[in-house]
Amino acid sequence: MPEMLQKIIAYDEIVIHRHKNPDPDALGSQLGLRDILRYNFPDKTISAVGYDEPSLAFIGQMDHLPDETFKGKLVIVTDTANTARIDDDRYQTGDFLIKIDHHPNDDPYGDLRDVDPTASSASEMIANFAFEHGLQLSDTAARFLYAGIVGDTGRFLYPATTAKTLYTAAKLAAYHFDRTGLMREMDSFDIKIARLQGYVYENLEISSEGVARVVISQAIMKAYQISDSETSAIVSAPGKIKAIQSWAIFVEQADGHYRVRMRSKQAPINEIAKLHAGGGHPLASGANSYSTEENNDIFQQLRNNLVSFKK
Ligand SMILES: [Mn+2]
Repeated sequence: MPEMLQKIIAYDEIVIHRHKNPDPDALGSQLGLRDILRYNFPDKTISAVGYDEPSLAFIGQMDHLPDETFKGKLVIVTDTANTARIDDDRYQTGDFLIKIDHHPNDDPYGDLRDVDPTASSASEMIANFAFEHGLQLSDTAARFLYAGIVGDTGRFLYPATTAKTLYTAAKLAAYHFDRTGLMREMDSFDIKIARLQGYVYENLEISSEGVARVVISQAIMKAYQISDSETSAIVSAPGKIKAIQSWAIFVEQADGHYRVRMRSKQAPINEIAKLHAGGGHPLASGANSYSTEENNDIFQQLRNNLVSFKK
């Protein structure tokens, strides 16, 4: 029996965390694991903690634990590359810490880790953990995990989508939940997001190599009534354009620095993100820039990167 399952069996109380600013994979892996454990170990107390992101309320809700510490509890963190990104600092107060993630293992935190950067999503990993160890899934758990896989693969578009991903998704699809309704929810956005997308398409600067950039200033966010976290809804939009290979969206923060969301179709860009206080997946990274000069540097580095990749 794997050590992770031994630990799960050994503890009566388990708390599951995921990263701040959750996306469907963060919630799907966290709530999917919560449901699987509740279903298979009905005598245990299993909780999921963190901020309830209103725009993803259709996926599911957190539990709210008044406990000041998680002493005596097993803590599991899903889909979170580094400790600074873990939502709810009480993860530090548990008895034993497990990391389950699919990002590169640059911050190998925890007492026990299951890290697989070849998995499309943490949700795919949780689903296969259950399938491989004979744990039963409820229909709700299947729905959470399916949502997570769809979210992180861009509905099976990105190259992290493997045959195993599709096979896992197919097994989840055999459970009973409203798959079309869920997909429709995930594919819908507010009219203000549509208008911001219009702004992005109107204002994209595209280099001759196929690198695109756009700055979303505080003034634009105010004019479109968009919060910082809501800008995530337009990150994939430039990828629809044929001529664009890599792109960066610079979101100005209240303190004047820029949060940089970087994406690429083929050429890895995470090393560039690491040069600018960031990191992430090869084709989907985040960084921070502290001046317009640094914004220009990042744009130039993306251009050089694409030139050397094509050689
Ligand atoms: Mn993920």
